[in-house]
Amino acid sequence: MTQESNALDPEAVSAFREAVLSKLTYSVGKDPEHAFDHDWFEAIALAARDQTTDRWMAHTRKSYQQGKKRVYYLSLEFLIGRLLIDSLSNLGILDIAREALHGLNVDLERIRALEPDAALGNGGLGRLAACFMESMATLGVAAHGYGIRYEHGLFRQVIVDGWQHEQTETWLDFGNPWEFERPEVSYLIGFGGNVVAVPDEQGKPQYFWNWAEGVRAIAYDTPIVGWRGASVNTLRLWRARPEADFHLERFNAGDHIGAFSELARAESISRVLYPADSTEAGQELRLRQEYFFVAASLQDLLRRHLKQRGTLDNLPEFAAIQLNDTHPAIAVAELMRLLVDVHGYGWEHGWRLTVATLSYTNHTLLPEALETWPVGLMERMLPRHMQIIYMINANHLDALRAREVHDFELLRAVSLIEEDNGRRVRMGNLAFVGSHRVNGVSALHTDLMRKTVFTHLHGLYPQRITNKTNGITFRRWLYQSNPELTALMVEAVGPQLLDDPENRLRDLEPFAEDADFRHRFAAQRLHNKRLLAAQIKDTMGIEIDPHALFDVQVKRIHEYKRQLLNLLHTVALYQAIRADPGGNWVPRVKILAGKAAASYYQAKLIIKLANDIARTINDDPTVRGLLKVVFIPNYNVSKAERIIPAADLSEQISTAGLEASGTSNMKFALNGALTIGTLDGANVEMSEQIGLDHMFIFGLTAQQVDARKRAGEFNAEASIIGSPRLSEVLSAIRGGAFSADDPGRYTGLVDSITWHDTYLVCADFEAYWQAQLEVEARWRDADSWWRSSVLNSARTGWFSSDRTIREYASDIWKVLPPTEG
Ligand code: HBZ
Repeated sequence: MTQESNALDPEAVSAFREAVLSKLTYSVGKDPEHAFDHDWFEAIALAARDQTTDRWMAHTRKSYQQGKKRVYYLSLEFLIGRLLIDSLSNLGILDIAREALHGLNVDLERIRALEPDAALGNGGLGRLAACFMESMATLGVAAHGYGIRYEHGLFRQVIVDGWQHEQTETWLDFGNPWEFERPEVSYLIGFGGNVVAVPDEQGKPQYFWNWAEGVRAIAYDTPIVGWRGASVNTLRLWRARPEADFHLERFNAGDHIGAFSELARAESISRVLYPADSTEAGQELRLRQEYFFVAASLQDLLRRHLKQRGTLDNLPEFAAIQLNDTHPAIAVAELMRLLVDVHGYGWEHGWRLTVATLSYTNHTLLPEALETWPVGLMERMLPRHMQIIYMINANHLDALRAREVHDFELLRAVSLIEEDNGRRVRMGNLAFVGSHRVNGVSALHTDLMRKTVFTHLHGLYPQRITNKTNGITFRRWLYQSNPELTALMVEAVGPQLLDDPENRLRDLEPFAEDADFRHRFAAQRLHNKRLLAAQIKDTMGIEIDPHALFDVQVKRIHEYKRQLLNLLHTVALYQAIRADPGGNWVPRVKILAGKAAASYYQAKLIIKLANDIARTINDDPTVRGLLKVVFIPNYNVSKAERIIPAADLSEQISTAGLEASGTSNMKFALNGALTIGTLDGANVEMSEQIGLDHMFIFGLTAQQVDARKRAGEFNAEASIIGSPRLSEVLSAIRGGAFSADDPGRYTGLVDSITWHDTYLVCADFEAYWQAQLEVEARWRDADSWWRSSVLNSARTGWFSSDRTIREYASDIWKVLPPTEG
């Protein structure tokens, strides 16, 4: 894709070449003859970073001068992926760089593949934070992202004999050219100890926290550049270090290991990302991580604010702090502690400032994912915070009683302390009462938040919950990952598309009726499919036909996302083909990928099943390649950038009511894939934008799922008896047709969905099968398929994260004027 004017400015090309050579020589210390590809990567990244830095300084200066309100996005995860093409592309120098390197006999595509993914996140939540950072820089919202600089990001998934194994990811082995270490920006973070109350002159108690252990937080800054260099924001990640490197006296006394124990304990905080995406492990280290990054970030932003404004009285006017899920929810208590204990505010005043500054995004309704911490652990690790939480709770419940709310059950439900399973602090309730806005991430999810998890709190604070449907950055998920399709779109509707895809994508609609355009659209997809097929052949040795329908489900493996439903369909299709090998079948490749949390046995078993099914089907000569199944290992952002543009069909088949939003659904549609999905999360709004005629919607609605739940109807016998097809599929899997080496491997799995089908896999099977038949009918009618495909791309503009950020900015953060409507 050419984003610059067609003829490249030769001066810009030679200047970039010189910059890269200079970095190679003076920063990397290599001459071009002896440079490895990795040296070139570093030199190019440093040259790009210089250009970003120039703008960064200019923008930071300007935003200070303008006295702009700042947004602080607190997130335990930023799933950034690679940054090379992102930076070059947003700086508008991608083609210049390519040409400059060409002159040095260096191929940018080869270098691009060397960059390790910054996988500092588990999935959608972390990737959303990365898209938001890019959109904020594009829209000129002055923002800081705050998080942890994990030494090891999400584990590398390897598949051995069909089973997932986890290996450590070492993205920092060759250093990280994008970041600036800031040893001078460091804060001491306390843990443990006790609290003493000392009366002040008026006899009012003043609280002092004598913490027992101090850990230092050191800042590492990565500049994030917006589209066309619009502005540059900072992602500030904290690394944990001990107060002292090691204990010299212990070392000299011969305790060579013990002398370093504090170092190991402190550094463990930023050592590794917690790899669970939905179940809360409730581990002490996790709480240490949460408090560590929240405390460092709040100290940092208060220091900045005080330096600029001289007082914290106006904090909410100039700072908006967004909590990405409950992971940073301890910020409610920490901000109160800083305001009251450290800066001398009265409780009421401090509370007003806190609530007006904070807001909270919820990403899940799954009960097992809602964070709670044992009161005992809190008291031990954060004694002053526990006192503050008790105080907040007492005031919260008193205020309700003052409003004549006396219903015991209601008060119990809205309390910050859960009394049932040992006493625990409910972080969701803490975040809710400590924030002026609480948002869900799709219309359906927000509606369900009001009706389920937060129903009572919503009744008490009816203005607080608001919806902000997720979005994705089109720069990464279209321009960078699918440059040829972008070029085709630009050719059709003009280059304005690149600057205003939210509105200009719609201009593609008439081209859906243009046979020539449809052919080119399809040819472009075929090109991407060929690339993916070649990669699969190279890395996995599996041959797939690029002309087959690529049916793709890529996301974390979780029962509610129902990869199992997809696998049941795969087996049903397989059996149908075997029963009629000469039939007129639509050739199909089922592509799956995703990681399972290390401790999530059922999810790991699903991966094994996918691989067992893949092996059996791919090796069966009767199928003649009409159906192939591929489980691509180690799904990550870079793999997504390859896989999504090659998809014909996007699987978004979660049990309705359980996927908060989904964001890959948007990425697929933007690239022209048709969705087969339930009315869940943002699929609902996608169906409104794209039109039901251009998607394959099936299955129980959230309301119907809820009705079954209330009636306790989870027994799947009726569904199985009613569907001979399903019954045959389950018998085959249960009977060991895919696991001859261990015929009983899937007995438990099949039994569990038969007797207690929590995620309604069996209940939705027939509807899913029917929807898949419609997919095939549509695929056979190529004109109709590609018409829908073009319309999917054309009608996805609303799902730009620029739109999402504009809504946050105007409605929650008040840093932009109100949006319409
Ligand atoms: O957040 C996801 C939702 O499942 C998805 O529907 C939504 O689109 C996306 C963005 O809003 N949630 C996650 O990705 N959650 C996590 O990754 C997670 C990580 C650590 C946890 C809990 C959840 O402790």
